[in-house]
Amino acid sequence: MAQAVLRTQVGIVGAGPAGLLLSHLLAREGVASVVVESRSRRHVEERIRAGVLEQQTVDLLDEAGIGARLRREGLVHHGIKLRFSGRTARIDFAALTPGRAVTVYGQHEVVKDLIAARLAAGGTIVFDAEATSVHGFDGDAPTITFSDGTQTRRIECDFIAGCDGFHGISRPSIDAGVLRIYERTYPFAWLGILAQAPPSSEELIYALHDDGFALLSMRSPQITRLYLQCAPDEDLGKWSDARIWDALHTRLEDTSGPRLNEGAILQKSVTPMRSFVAEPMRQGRLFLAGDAAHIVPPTGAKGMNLAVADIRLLACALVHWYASNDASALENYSDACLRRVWKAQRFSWWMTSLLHRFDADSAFDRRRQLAELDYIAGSRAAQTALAENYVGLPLDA
Ligand code: RFL
Ligand code: PHB
Repeated sequence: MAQAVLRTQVGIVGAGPAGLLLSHLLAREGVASVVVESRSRRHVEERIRAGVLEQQTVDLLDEAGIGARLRREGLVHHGIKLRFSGRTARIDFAALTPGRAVTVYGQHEVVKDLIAARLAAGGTIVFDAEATSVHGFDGDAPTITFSDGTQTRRIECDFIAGCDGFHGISRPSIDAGVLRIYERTYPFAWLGILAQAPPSSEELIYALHDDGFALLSMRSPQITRLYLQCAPDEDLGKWSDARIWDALHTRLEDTSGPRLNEGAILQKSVTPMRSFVAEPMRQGRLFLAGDAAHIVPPTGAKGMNLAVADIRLLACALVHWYASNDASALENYSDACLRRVWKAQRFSWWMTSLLHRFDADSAFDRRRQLAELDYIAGSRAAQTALAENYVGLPLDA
């Protein structure tokens, strides 16, 4: 087969939020990149995932010139609700943090905005192109080999950004012995649905119930996003629409609040829960960012925000290298990211532990969880700790 060679400054594997944002930020500073993505444009633009953007994620997208639709269509939330034992506690971000908020705007909408901006600026994103190997990153001439279905092609570049998510090829390409892995899996998963129904609450509701966790979120004033704790190997076939709605009513409603609005279920999926960190996030000229380096359970809504924070540092460090041939920021990249990653890991693990049913027989753990929720409901200090982590710790935290 013929082998065509593309030459660029930064070769990027993966067109998720991390890879696309990196390409966009680099282009604004005059640094060229090529993105290769194994899936189709349509697939990445329709993949339903994260929904909650921290304030500084929104600010970064705004500063980078891609915040117009997000500002128009995103739903700004000044608090969340915790539901337990028939009670509801509200965490008031506006009162507990210096005027911070989160914005509900689907990850796939961010991805659409980034793809549109890159293509309008003449950027190169090769869709339906699976990277099969990354090479040469211990020297100064790294390459990415990919297949576009008809031919094998090679990208020659100065740096490789591994933005190919948890199942990508970048992290496994790092030499054995370089990476240290820290991991925790959880004995449950989330069954998620997207429903054609107006959200029954203006704010997200995180619920702890004897049957397990549930979450009410949304994508727009017409579309509700809902999750239920389920078994890690849950068979979706056993969850009829009626069974899903029954479980959601039971776990999310209290006697005083409005009934959950039902509607056509547009999408159903099961998401496993995992905490994972690979250290360091770099070998030579290969840099890992986002889910390629770390995974958090979705309870704290941190995954995409962490990917954006990594990319902010990586883009600055690469731009600095091209401007001044100074590698100090690149040398510091992994340590700087990991300080914040571990704080988000702690918070995501804590929210997960607080709100899920771990062991059906452990009456002690259930009492402990309810006592902690009762403490949070009554303590401004506890609410502040939750609020400042949820809206997002400062980038240099
Ligand atoms: P992505 O989005 O997984 O993108 C990686 C891309 O790389 C491509 N790829 C390859 N391309 C070429 N060659 C190869 N060999 C390749 N291998 C893989 C893939 O096709 C893909 O397009 O990683 P990225 O960019 O690091 O972004 C991370 C986020 O997607 C992730 O952290 C969030 O979705 C996590 N997450 C949440 N994060 C939040 O900040 N707030 C939330 O509210 C939130 N909720 C969630 C979530 C994740 C969830 N799921 C489905 C895991 C809710 C759920 C249910
Ligand atoms: C979502 O809207 O998909 C969502 C919201 C909050 C989370 C996780 C996911 O903690």
